[in-house]
Amino acid sequence: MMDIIYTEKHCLRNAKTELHGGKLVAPFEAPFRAQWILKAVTEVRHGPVIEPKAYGMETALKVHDAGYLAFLETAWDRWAATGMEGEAIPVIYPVRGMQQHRVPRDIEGTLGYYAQGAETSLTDGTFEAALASMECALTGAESVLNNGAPVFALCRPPGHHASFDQFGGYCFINNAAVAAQRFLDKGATKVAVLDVDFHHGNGTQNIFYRRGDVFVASLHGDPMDAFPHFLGFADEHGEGEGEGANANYPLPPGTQYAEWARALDSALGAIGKFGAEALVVSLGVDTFEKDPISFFKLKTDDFKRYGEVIGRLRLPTLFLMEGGYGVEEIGINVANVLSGFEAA
Ligand code: SP5
Ligand code: ZN
Repeated sequence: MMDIIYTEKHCLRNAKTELHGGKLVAPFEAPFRAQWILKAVTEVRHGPVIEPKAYGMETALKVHDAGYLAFLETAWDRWAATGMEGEAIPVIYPVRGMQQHRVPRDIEGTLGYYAQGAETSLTDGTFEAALASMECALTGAESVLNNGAPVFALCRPPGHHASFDQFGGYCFINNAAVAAQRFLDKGATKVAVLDVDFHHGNGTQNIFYRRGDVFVASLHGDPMDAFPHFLGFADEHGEGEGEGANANYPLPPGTQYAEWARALDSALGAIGKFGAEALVVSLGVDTFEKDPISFFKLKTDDFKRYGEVIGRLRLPTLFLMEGGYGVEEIGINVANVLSGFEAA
């Protein structure tokens, strides 16, 4: 049994467009994902499904810029007020060598200032869904703190690409960062985030890069070949107080479980050495062989195997949903990670 934190409010994030391959397509990150995952984890796990509690922005404000959070809250209304007909897709960005640090007044400028890319459209309801997703993470963190038992927060939209002040990669509020911060605020002195999503957790890395209280480890497609492309290399170890508290494991196209599991062993070794008192797992199952936008080759049984490996750390653990797309097996793959963890 593992508590599952879930709310239907994720459906408020139901974008119609994603800029993909030069076309506006139906987004990969869509409500059916959470529904398929919920179905599988309730069937396999028989765990109680718990509604998240309401939280304010207090914890989020410790890991995100206040101006950024205010932007998320108001962006859709500002965009809609201009009379533009489509969803809000940024088209101009502060890029290398050609930027200052002013937040433009105009909504198109503001949007680009706070964006990483153009694949993630902002829509009516996105902020409310992101907030509910964060509340799932916080409710999960509180339960782990109170009971010590592991929890699965079925967060949607995902969070690990959201940086201190930029949305992108289908992410708006960094749920893992907010949860890790909550553990610290409630008495932990060292927390680890293990990111097993196919994509590098660039937002989580960005948020904690100069901090020594959160160790961030990420296994992912080599950014030379995979989104988000500009961060996630093996030589990024953290800076200042955070020096040594960041570890990246970029892996090549075609990576299968044996090779992936070796990287996991290294990551878990580093987390152990760091002395983490609690673990937040950014759980993306887009490492699956049939994932439509990724290039690892993990099979359904592999998810059970690695769940068990993570369980052997014996840390108070919060699982948070990140990516995993397109195929119904995302449900069983998530359920397998949780079953494996509990079998450890
Ligand atoms: C949370 C999460 O998993 N976010 C991922 C966002 C990735 N979005 C852009 C992917 C661009 C992929 N191009 C893939 C070409 C495949 N042939
Ligand atoms: Zn991903």
